[in-house]
Amino acid sequence: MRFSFLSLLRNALAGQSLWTPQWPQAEPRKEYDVVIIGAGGHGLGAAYYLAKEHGITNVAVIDKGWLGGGNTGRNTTIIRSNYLYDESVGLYDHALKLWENLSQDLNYNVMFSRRGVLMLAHSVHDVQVFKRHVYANRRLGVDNEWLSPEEAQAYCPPLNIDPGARYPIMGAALQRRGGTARHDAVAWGYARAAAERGVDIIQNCAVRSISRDANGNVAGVETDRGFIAAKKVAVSVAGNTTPLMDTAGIRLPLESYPLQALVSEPVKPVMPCVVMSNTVHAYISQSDKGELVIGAGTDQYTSYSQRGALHIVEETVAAICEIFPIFSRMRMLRNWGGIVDVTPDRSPILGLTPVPGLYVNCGWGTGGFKATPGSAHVFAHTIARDEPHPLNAPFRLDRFRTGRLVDEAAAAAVAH
Ligand code: FAD
Ligand code: PYC
Repeated sequence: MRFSFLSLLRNALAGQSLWTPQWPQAEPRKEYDVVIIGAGGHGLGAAYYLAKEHGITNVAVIDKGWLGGGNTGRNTTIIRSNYLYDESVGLYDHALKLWENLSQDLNYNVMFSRRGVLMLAHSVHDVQVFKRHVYANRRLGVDNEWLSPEEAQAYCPPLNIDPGARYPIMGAALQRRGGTARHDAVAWGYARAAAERGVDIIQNCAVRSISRDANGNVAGVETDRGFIAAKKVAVSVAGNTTPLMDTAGIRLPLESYPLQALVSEPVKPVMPCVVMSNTVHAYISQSDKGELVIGAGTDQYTSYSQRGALHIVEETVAAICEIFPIFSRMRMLRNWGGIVDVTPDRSPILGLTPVPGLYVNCGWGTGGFKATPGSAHVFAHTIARDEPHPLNAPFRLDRFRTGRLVDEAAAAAVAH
């Protein structure tokens, strides 16, 4: 990693954070075994596992911007595996187990913090839904437990459990193994570890289209820096998937929405865990820098804009102040948005496509950060072996034709 005054100035002029580190910027080679489009956690992680576990190192990860500048660097970093269906629990708990050792594996501190994720119930319906999740998770040996309002407050002292509150708390589901990580460290850690194994990371290079040969197989990608040949192409571009896959002749059941978050001024440690409330469209934790990290639900219209409507964050902050009156005088520092792509069953699409040599990883909606290591790990397996790993087989594209959906609308835990 190199810092210089000029590189800082260049980043500032490009609208990037002054402190974005300068990673080795590779020039594209003539041909790759695998080109991965998208240098978010999922794409960089897949490159890392391709090199580490499958010995495939003639790989490029190409990004139109800077690595980690998409949703990986914009999210509120909540990590948990308390989904409803066995298929999802399998995939997300695989990820959670990898999170637990990721800093050691990458030799880069991703600051995974197992501080517990508390999901609040405000109605009889919420209580029934969350208890169903608790039973479903425990049946599979995955931790999740039901807390009374008093127990929830003992776990998270700033919580207001006054029964007369506008959003009364009737209990909460707690996953103690859940928590947070430092989002951009995840991108940087995977990038450095992949680059050390020979992977090229090519930033500021937008892919315009995916090319196919006369037999219909993948041939490479057209970029704004010319054509790059590849035997296999893997698409991992979060909210930008539809226009890119269209160029390969593949229509996907996706809609893209803005999702917003904001942080407060930094304060001393006050929030010991993560708290989520789907009913009021808000979630909150405290970063190691001391900022309260707060997220909202998606905007209600489709868009490719990395910002959203102001009234959405206003409503989120109002709800946070009801649940945590202690925060009502905090000042907010900044807000931003990302583009998330959402499938009809709120589960990802992860696997092969009808085009030989083309693979897709998308549809994580509001919740793909927690999946990063697990998704990247099984995606690498799929690319290397040309067949899904047992954990991502249920998330194949053709489930929208066969009807074998994995309906996680409630477990997504964020209003969408
Ligand atoms: P990204 O990190 O978005 O990477 C995709 C990359 O593709 C980008 O860098 C982009 O520049 C690049 N790209 C796009 N098009 C092209 C192109 N044509 N050519 C080249 N490059 C291209 N998930 C959770 O689990 N927990 C949370 O708490 C959480 N909170 C969130 C809060 C917000 C505000 C947002 C926006 C999302 C949140 N998510 C959360 C979702 C999570 O951030 C994403 O699902 C996850 O980070 C996606 O990672 P990725 O690597 O697939 O995509
Ligand atoms: O999926 O847990 C989640 C989440 C939290 C905030 C956004 N997504």
